[in-house]
Amino acid sequence: MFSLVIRYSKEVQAALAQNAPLVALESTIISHGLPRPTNIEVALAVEEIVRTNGAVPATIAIIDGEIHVGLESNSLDRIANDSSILKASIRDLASVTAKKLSAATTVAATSHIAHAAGISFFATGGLGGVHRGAQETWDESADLHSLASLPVLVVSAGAKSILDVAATLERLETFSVPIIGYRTNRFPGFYLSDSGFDLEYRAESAEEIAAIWQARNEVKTNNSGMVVANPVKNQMDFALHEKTLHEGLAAAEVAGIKGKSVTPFLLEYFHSHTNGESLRVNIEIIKENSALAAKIAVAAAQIK
Ligand code: PSU
Ligand code: MN
Repeated sequence: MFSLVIRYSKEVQAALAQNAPLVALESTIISHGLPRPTNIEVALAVEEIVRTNGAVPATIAIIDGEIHVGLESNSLDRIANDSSILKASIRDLASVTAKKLSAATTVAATSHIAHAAGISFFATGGLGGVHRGAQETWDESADLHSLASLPVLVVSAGAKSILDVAATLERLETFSVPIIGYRTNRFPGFYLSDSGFDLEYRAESAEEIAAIWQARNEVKTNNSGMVVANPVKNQMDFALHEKTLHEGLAAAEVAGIKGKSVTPFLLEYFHSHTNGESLRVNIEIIKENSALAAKIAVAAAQIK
């Protein structure tokens, strides 16, 4: 537990008190991953999908220095519409809280806070990972390290296709993070259903995934997280994806985009250059992942 007070929404507080299934949701996707006003609509829709599937949504963010687990509607509105909202990874948490700033949390920071709050299941869009050109830039998302060091199951549509997927998979192997394909033998590629890489393990149901999650306790690999890779059903047009990726990476290079701005820049580039296609896919991804994460949380609660 943190010594810093966590502010829980009413429904999260009640769920924690009753040991009800919970699903953590990140806020960087809302503040920095989706355009307005779609972002708030998606954030609300995703919370509702978690409820429909029998779990309680806990969207995580920092507002005026306070850590929130579950956002009441005024807080969600700030995260979606206030352009001063920062992007916080784990290393930013101390500065953001000490300075009473407001920030959306990445997969890494959301996992860190979810774990402190006792929440094990988390849905995002696409994982962060090793960036293309990382041999030169050393740009590797802290998401990978958080998966290695926090016992949180993250449902994602694979790693973002803007990344070096092969290198990302190698790092996940080095960090001993299990990856389970949901009804697939292939690692999904975020906007694309198949990144071109094989997966060793697949599961057909939320129950099967919950059983694997549980088995970590028996073999003592329960100090790290797990990736559930859920491929998007209606992927982006392949040629449009290739073209936009190529142009977006070049635009980032020309604009000198570095560090934590790279991912938001490229996602925004896709959203503004694909005629709504990347947005449609991104929304489908986060909705499907949230539904699956809720089903896994429910199945895990039944095992216990
Ligand atoms: N998935 C999406 N959109 C996003 C992200 C994930 O569909 O915006 C965010 C997550 O918060 C993830 C972050 O942790 O992108 C990765 O950023 P970076 O590459 O700087 O670590
Ligand atoms: Mn980075």
